[in-house]
Amino acid sequence: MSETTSFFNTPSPPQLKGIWAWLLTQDHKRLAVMYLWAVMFWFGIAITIGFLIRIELMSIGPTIMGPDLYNAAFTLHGVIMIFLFVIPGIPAIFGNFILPIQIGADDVFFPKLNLLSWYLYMAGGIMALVSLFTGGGFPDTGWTFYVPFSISTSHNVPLTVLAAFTLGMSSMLTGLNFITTVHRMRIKEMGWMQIPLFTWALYATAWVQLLATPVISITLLLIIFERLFSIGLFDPDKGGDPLLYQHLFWMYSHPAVYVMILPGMGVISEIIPTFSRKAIFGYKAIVYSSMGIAIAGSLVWAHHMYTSGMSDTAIFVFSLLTFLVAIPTAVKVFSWVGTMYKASIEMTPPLLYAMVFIYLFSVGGLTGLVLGAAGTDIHVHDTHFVVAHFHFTMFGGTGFAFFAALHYWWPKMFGIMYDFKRAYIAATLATVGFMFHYVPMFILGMMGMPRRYYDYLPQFSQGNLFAGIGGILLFIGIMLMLINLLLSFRKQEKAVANPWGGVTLEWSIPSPPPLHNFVAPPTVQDYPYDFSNVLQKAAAQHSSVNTEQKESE
Ligand SMILES: [Cu+2]
Repeated sequence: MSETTSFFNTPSPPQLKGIWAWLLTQDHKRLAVMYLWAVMFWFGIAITIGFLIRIELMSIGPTIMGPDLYNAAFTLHGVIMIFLFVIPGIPAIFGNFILPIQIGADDVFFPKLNLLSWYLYMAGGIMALVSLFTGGGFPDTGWTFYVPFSISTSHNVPLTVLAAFTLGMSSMLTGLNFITTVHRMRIKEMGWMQIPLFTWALYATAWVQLLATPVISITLLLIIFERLFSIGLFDPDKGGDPLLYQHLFWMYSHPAVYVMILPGMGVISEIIPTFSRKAIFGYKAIVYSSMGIAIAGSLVWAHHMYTSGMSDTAIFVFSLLTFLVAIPTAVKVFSWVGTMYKASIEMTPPLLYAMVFIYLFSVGGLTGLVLGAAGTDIHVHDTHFVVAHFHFTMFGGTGFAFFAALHYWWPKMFGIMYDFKRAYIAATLATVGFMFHYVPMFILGMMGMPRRYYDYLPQFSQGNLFAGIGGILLFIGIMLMLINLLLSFRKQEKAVANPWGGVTLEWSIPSPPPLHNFVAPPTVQDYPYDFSNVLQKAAAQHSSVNTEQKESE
């Protein structure tokens, strides 16, 4: 039975033709590619808005937009980045493509539900887009939709909130699919302690997606009810409390930061051993730390509310819990660095992005401790210090892990290689730009520059100028990275099945994989990152080259 291939080199069942081979596909690989283009579209929009915000803030007073547009712009940047890029990015694209293959399966457990998740993702995106041009225009509340302003503002909060609600549904169904797939589709030879770490990270993430997302879904619906029926849930005059909203919002949104970062950490746990040609250090510790983060991460939400008037006891408890979460996170960073210690490292673009991730995310994590401590947090709460912190964790972390995943699995997904030299230049530009962009913001925040303000005092000018220059470099670096990857479609330099010498199952099948993934039954290694075979093969190859050379001399 012949399989049809298409422009993006992903096979589809012969009975589906043309556009229907995409819109009705139930193949996890095709869905991954459909998510890739949709997510990159939103990323392109959100990073451009971020760039324009930075240009506006580069000098004092109005530059390219007025205060109303500025409020809508940072809200739009936040909503799109979080709900349409950072949360779905790695799980929906690389999780969909790679997870089933890593456990030896030919698809996820619920292929139809997987297709539905994609349509919910698209519907959520379109709703967000439509809310830009209808009902008073895009919300100006910030991505947190804090009450009472999100109830009183004339901007189009209901449609945007509904968009976030729909995207939450898509995220929950993807989580449900991944949990069931890992339990039911894994080949029987693969025990729990033989599952690759990317799949483990997605499994831990899926539990948070499934258990925490309903909280935000209900909370967002409450905003719509309040706007329609003004019940008074958040109105003190009617016995309500606006702080209730903040507790509900962060009960999801802090665990959500682990939905955002855990998949990225899983990517790094794949890349570091591959290019260190060495078994990952502390496999079990990394597995338990993923689950530990998923559990402990749901107990710290009120560290976003130290200045809300909560009791000292509550502040003490949430601060202590916040420090506890730092431990499993540090275990991962320690294990990645431990893996590279005395390893035979081969530099490649995916490894460069992975190393930049480790550095940027560590800065993000350490400044998280500054915010977790009530004494310092009360000083820098709602300033640009906070903006710098979460961009180091979410952009430096998840964003750069996304870039690492893109460069690591691109040959597998499309069967083509990209230009390394341009990839290195883009990664370097993006990293230098990133540092110039966000480091000044830590200082501006310590100096007291509040976030979300349209304008600022003269003493903040220099810092914002530097941040602006960094923003331009960062933007150019990322655009060059995307262009370089797209150019690989034109060059069509074929990729082999295992261009990196990886040992997880996706590297044992052709690039791109055939429709049902495996041409022969997959074999499972006792230990998921055992490079002894690869090294033996490399050593054998090396010695045969040597003998050939000696003979030719
Ligand atoms: Cu938090």
